[in-house]
Amino acid sequence: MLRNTLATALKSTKAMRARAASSKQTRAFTQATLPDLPYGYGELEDAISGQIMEIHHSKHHNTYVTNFNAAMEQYQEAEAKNDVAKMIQLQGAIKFNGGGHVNHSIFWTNLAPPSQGGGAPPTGELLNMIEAKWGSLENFQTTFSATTAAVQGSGWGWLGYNQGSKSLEIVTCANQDPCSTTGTVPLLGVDVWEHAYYLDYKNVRPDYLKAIWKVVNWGNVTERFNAAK
Ligand code: MN3
Repeated sequence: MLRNTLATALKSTKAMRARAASSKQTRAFTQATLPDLPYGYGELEDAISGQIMEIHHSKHHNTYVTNFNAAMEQYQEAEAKNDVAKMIQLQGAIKFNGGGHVNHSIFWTNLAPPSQGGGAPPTGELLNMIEAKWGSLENFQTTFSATTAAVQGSGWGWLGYNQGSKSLEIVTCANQDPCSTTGTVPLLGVDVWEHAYYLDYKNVRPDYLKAIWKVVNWGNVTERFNAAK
């Protein structure tokens, strides 16, 4: 009787192990892909030239996607071999290239040509929260631009939503660190790497940050806010 029970238990343990092993084998990393822009390269020219948009999307963002996928492939190999040191070594490349992919994917949707609502101010709860915190939309924009202009070297400025305190925050990130590393959910990001503005604005980053509001897609920012709150 006892022997039978043990035999049954052993069998079911074996079956569980087999299932776990097969689910491990079938688990596969879905490669990141470069998303299409929801508008043409030349459609944001009120603020950003088509030349910048084309290089930024088809070269810069594409490189982050390629390098992120390569790093993840190596990570999977290291994980399969239980090579913890290698897994740790790869984390810098994953953070940089994965962050670059995540950030740009948000950035493109945060922008829109004026004919598709770019620059049209927010309304409703989001506007109310902005006004409650910064006094007015204009003052928020001035503060956001000044904070983001002050990023040292390459990085990003973000309007993030803090789900703990249920509040909006202006935060900045160095390099390609994603907004999530600040503990906030990204609503609106502005890339202030030189590749994002130099061809149009040379060294005058504040002019780029003044013009960008003409093409900010507040409809997309509001969708992100509604999903985060
Ligand atoms: Mn960029």
